[in-house]
Amino acid sequence: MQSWLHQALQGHRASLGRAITAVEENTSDAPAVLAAVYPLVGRAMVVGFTGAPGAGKSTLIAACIADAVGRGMSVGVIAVDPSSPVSGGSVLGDRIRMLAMASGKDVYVRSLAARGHLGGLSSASSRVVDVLDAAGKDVIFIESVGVGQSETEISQLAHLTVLVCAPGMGDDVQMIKAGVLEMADVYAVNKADLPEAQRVIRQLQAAAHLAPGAAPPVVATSAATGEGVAKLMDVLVAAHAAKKAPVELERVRRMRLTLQSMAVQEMQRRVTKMDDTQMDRICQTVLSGQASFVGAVQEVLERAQELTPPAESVSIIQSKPS
Ligand SMILES: Nc1nc2c(ncn2[C@@H]2O[C@H](COP(=O)(O)OP(=O)(O)OP(=O)(O)O)[C@@H](O)[C@H]2O)c(=O)[nH]1
Ligand SMILES: [Mg+2]
Repeated sequence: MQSWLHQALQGHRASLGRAITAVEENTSDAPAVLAAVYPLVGRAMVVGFTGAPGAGKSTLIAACIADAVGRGMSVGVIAVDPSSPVSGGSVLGDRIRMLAMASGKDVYVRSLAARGHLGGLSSASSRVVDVLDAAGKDVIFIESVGVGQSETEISQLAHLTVLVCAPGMGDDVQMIKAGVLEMADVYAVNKADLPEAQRVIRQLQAAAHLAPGAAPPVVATSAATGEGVAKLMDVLVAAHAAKKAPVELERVRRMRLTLQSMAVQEMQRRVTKMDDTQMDRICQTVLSGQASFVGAVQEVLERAQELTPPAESVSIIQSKPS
């Protein structure tokens, strides 16, 4: 193994950054990183934070970082930024980084752009989680931007999802997007230092009992005063211990997610590379009634299969030269 990669897996900051960039951007280092990472994953507790903008996700994560470090845990953080052409998209990560640094802790924080394309956000974030896990982080926090599909993606990626609510922002329980309440394992009512927090707590306690299965715990927190943060971490650590799979099974599950997303990306790349004439011919077979849609899809997959990645493309998948 190259020495920088060895160092990355020991948690050395600069090398870890290089390893993360490799899997995020699919550089020529990616195959070596992935090969080194998967035999080591499966130990970290992965926690996603979702909730309305301004609920205090970043501030609460920063408070949880301090608490986790106090417990002797090493911490990795992923802030998924909207890929805004205006901000350039590293706003959230910067905020957590500043807050984490203010607490004087050695914490690895990484911002990822939420690229809107298939396999973009979810596959890159899950590979980054895996690199942080392999590098020995005990806990990995992920902040979602709370738009579109990101809640679902976060809940697939994380062992536990915390829904962060706060009073006074028009995010009454009935305003929370359908499915988000059901998806969360823990409800955190943040800004508990504000008087209106009690009403949000009561609403969420009522909603928790409507959820199928066990009612998610409702924890009142104040990222500002630190109230309830240790309680939230206790709840997370206990819930993780209760649902944690053996490391070997977790390792296979995580590698499966990566293989699936890599295969989807590669297939998508090949399908978009297919020659228009060939595509048009397949379309004609459906239009003329010679083939069904299902049959045509099958043919597209078969033709795409025959395409190999061009030599100049940097592909995670090691391909035979055509
Ligand atoms: N009073 C009070 N204010 C808080 C608390 N936690 C966060 N805030 C404030 O709420 C505002 C939003 O906090 P953020 O942590 O940026 O919220 P966020 O959910 O990460 O916001 P986005 O990333 O934009 O979605 C900031 O001004 C915080 O200082 C708290 O516990 N009490
Ligand atoms: Mg934030």
